[in-house]
Amino acid sequence: IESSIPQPLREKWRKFAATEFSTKDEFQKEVVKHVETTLARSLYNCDELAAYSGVALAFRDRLIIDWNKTQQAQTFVDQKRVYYLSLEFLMGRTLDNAMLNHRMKDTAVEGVSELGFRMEDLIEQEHDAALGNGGLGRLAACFLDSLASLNYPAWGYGLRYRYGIFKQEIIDGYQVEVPDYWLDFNPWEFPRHEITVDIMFYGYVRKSTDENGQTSHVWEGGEVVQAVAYDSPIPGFATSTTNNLRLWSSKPSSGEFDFQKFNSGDYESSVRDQQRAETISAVLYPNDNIDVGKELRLKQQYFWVAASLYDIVRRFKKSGRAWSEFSDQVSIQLNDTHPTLAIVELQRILVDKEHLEWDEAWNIVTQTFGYTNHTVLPEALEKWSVPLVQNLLPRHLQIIYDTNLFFLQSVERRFPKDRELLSRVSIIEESNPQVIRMAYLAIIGSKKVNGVAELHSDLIKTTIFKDFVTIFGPDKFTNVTNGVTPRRWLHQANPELSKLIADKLGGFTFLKDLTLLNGLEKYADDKEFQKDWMHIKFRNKQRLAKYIKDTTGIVVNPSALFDIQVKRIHEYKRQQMNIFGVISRYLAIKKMTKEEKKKLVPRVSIFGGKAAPGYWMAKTIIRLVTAVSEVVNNDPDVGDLLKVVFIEDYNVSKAEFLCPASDLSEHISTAGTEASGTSNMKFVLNGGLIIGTCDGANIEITREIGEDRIFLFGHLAEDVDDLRHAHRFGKTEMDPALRQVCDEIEKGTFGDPGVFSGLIHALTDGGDYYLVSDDFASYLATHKLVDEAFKNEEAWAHKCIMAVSAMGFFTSDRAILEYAENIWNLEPVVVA
Ligand code: GPK
Repeated sequence: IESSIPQPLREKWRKFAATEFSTKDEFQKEVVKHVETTLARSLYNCDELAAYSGVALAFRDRLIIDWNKTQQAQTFVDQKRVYYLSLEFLMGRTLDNAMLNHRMKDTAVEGVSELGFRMEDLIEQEHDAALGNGGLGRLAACFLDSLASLNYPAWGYGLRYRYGIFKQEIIDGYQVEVPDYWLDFNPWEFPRHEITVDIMFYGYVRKSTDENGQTSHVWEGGEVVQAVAYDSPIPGFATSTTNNLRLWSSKPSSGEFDFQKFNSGDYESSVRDQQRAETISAVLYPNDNIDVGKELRLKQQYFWVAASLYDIVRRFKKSGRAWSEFSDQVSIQLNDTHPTLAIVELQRILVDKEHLEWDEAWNIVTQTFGYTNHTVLPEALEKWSVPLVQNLLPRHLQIIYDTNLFFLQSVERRFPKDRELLSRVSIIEESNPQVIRMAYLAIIGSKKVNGVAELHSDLIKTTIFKDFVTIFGPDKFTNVTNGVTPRRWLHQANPELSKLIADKLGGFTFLKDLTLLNGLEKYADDKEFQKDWMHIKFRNKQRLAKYIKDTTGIVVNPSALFDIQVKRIHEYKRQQMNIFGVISRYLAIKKMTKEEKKKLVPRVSIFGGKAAPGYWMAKTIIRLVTAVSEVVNNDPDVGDLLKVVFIEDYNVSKAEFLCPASDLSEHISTAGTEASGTSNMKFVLNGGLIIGTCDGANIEITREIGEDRIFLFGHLAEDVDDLRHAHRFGKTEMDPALRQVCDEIEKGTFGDPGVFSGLIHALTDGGDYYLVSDDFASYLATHKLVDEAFKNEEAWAHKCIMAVSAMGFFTSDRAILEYAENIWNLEPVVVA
């Protein structure tokens, strides 16, 4: 309020308020102005990077104008806001998305061309914002797009890592990790040096009694680090709503710089203290679906959660409302358990700082939070060691203990004498050392808990969180099936297909109401339409073929069946089964007669994905793919019939050109292990078919598009326990085709077999935990069906068109609507 311009002087401000360019000329003027002034370059000195920067800055100005309007409108209406807390936001590039969301891309493409550049080249200059590992981080990014597109007042809160997910290089067939320093030039973020929060770690808890005899807890004596806000505008599609993504960066607190040390000549040690503070937000942990439990990671979590909550509470307090209204104004969604300390921190603020009674505070807390679970894999469920938390966050540990005590007391009252139940649901696991089960804390502190696809949401209720369903009743647990934004994953990634669809449906409204795609159904038999459709697919494959040739030297035939599996490398996702299948195909080709070869559908098997640096088995899978590709691609007996490609450094911008170029993509996790999957949705939306197990969202995709348009195979989730048991205690024979594959690897056909012994061992003495052998026969048989289906191009095109027409359900807009209505109770705010 103090910093606002007095009423009588505001006329001048309004007169000169910034305006958005709307014509090509105005756009070009902005670009040239930014190149000449903001960048201090000229027409004699403008390379593609400078041109990209000029265009980005021109669009950034537009975004900011809408962003300011949005923040003012949202503050004025004073409605509930939702805060999406995620340690990962896998945003990818921003420029193309900004141009398309503002419906200004065509203008900009023309404008840029008259200035001497091709827009495709400029777009390529941008560094991916890769602050995430995989599906979980990309989901957060799709959700931000939908929240803004649907005009919801929403903020994302995360960490501003100096290094995002590492860049992957393949050297001699092995993954090598290279740091991803991405902040050299990032026009999309705004440092808010004035928005800072001091965050404390370590220290001790002191009890103090005031003059009224009230005791309270004071946490003090710790080390203080400062959080600085960096904001990025998130534009919605075809709306003025532009929300904020606020990422926190760590630096030494101003009070913390030790002048004592500095003056006494211990300069180096004072610099070391500074660096320790900066380390907190330095690097994204590169682990997907695995909990590692490092102290620095816990520091990151608390740092981010405490800064975000301080910000949220500060905003709430400005409204002057009573605490009882907090959860009418604020919903906080926890993206996995990473931000679970927010529950504890809010309780601490309310009790220790605002002096509310415990129960009153706890009521507010449990009305505010929602928790999304993304995995049932036991190794991925976060557990923090009690001694670690005791040392780093002593007051939080007390609050966790009290929360647990009150919770267990209430359980004991309702289920007397069930000591087993009490120990099963305790937040504290009585191991050595004791650990805190973060998922349990998240459930107990939240209003709603959701899984991310129907099967997954059922599984969490019947397995890992079963006892909590008994305790809280089934209504606390719900499902919100994931979705993807059709703006990035169709319109931006596949402009030709988007245009073809728009021509048939009479415009681009389907991008905001994806169920309109069902209007394509009546063209599925139209030969002309099928031809146009398949021609676009062919051009997308040509573009990928060119990329493969340019980056790997491998020549692939764009008429071959492109079979793609791109996602994080993980045993449960079973890339090993895919490459074993490729080897099996290779062995079959080696035995074929000329006649048989003629009838075979040529294939290109494409792999991509990063392995966690410490995940040795995943790295071995990559090594096998590259080893097989060397042998197969150079075998004259094989020629065009089979090519194997590993795409280096799979990321969001690579996904954008891979998704439109697949005929077939693979989503083949062991049933019951992949919570949802989201690339399955992206590939189908781009007119590719999928081969997959009955897992995650594959099941709902099948229900929507029809069984004839998907290649399902393998055992069901309900069979998995028995099969694993049989491997461990019974006598099981390895599938004969898989046996042959293993023999071939062990013979040395793909180089030193010692390199791959871990993979073979996992199938044999290892008990085949992921059931590769059990599913292998049906996997191979289903690939044969794919080959047969692909031979009939018209029937194939028909399947693809019918599938796309039924994909409306999988927009992230639908997911966000479900969250807004069933979990957050959130209303949109229209920005004029
Ligand atoms: C789940 F637990 C995790 C994790 O640590 N990282 C991650 O990306 C994924 N996920 C699931 O594996 C996917 O099935 C799911 O679609 C995605 O989260 C989004 O919900």
